[in-house]
Amino acid sequence: MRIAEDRVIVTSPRRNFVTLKLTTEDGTVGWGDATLNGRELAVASYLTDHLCPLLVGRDATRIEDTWQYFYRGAYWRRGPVTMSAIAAVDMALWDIKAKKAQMPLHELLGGKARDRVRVYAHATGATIADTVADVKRLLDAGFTAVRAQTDIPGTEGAYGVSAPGQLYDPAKGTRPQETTWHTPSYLRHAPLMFEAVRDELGYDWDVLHDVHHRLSPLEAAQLGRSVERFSPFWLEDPTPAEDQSAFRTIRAHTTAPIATGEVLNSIWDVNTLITERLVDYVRTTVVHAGGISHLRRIFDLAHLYGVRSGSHGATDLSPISLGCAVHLDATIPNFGIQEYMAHAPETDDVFPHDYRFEAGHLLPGDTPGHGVSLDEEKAARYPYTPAYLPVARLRDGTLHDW
Ligand code: GCO
Ligand code: MG
Repeated sequence: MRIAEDRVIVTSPRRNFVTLKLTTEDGTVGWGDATLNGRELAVASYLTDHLCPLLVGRDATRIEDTWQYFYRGAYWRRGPVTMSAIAAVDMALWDIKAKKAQMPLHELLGGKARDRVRVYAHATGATIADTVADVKRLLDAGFTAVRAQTDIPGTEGAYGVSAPGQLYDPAKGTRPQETTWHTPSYLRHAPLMFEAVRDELGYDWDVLHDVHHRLSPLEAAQLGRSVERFSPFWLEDPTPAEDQSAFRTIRAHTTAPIATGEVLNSIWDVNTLITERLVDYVRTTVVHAGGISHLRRIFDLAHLYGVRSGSHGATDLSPISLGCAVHLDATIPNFGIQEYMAHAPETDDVFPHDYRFEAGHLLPGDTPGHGVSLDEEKAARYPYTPAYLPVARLRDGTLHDW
């Protein structure tokens, strides 16, 4: 069964998404996500200019060989652009294979290892009291795990804080928004938020928190120590993820569980983190880490070392990624938790999908394939709009990690 047609679709139903559509000679369609927030067109070009010309005529059933052809066959490899492009091809080919087999993807991947996939939601607030109220709202809506973020006095544009009632959507404008960061204020304030959510809402739910790469290893260790007694489910990205040895310092000083990996793209990027047991959860995703084939390999390595999955699932990953993630999450032995920020209604309208939310969990659905597609007519109504993620500076103007 040969690949007959390819199409790369860039659409912006509230935010930008890059989608690959592959069609086989018998008319079977497979969909893949290639979205890389703020660098969308680089991946679209990688696909259109470099991968798609090699796809037409290839055997659609040979998923592993196609993966190796684009990864090992390329002298210049790894990195988010390459791995997102390969991921889109991989997702589309698994979609085609599962449709041909008339099986939902989870069945083709070995069948469900659990009935439902536990997810965590996002709570935000301009004040700690607002964050507590937002966590409560989410617990009332059925979530059992919530990421709590709050504005930090003395900084501007703290990570993860949205306007009341709005989805958190930091990518906007033709230039990155400038935010300010002040670590001492954060280290003082964040533990107060943990204390408040536990005091007000107890311990019968899991609290997560995203540091978003802002701390040094020692500062991260200090934060870990100061919040350990509130039983965090995890502290996410305490330090910039690419510095794998930094996690040795964090580990040596705190028992707070650590999650990282949303910006990492391959098994080699997480090798040290996993094999030295420096993290508890690995957050690599289907889209940014080479697709279902490669992410499964990462999770298998993690399983050997007792590290669990906790895939990134922000709204800049399209519903196609989320659909694939939920199928994979349902099948692996070492599933931890899945991030879930519901997409905007416009996004959901452009991407019809079979997964559904129920009582704090996602269910993958049972239609053949990964269960997500794109409505090309609707997509055409939302042209690409440039949007950058913010940057962060210290008070003296030094550029810091955002
Ligand atoms: C998360 C992430 C996101 C990222 C975003 C960048 O944990 O959900 O940190 O919010 O900032 O995906 O594109
Ligand atoms: Mg994060």
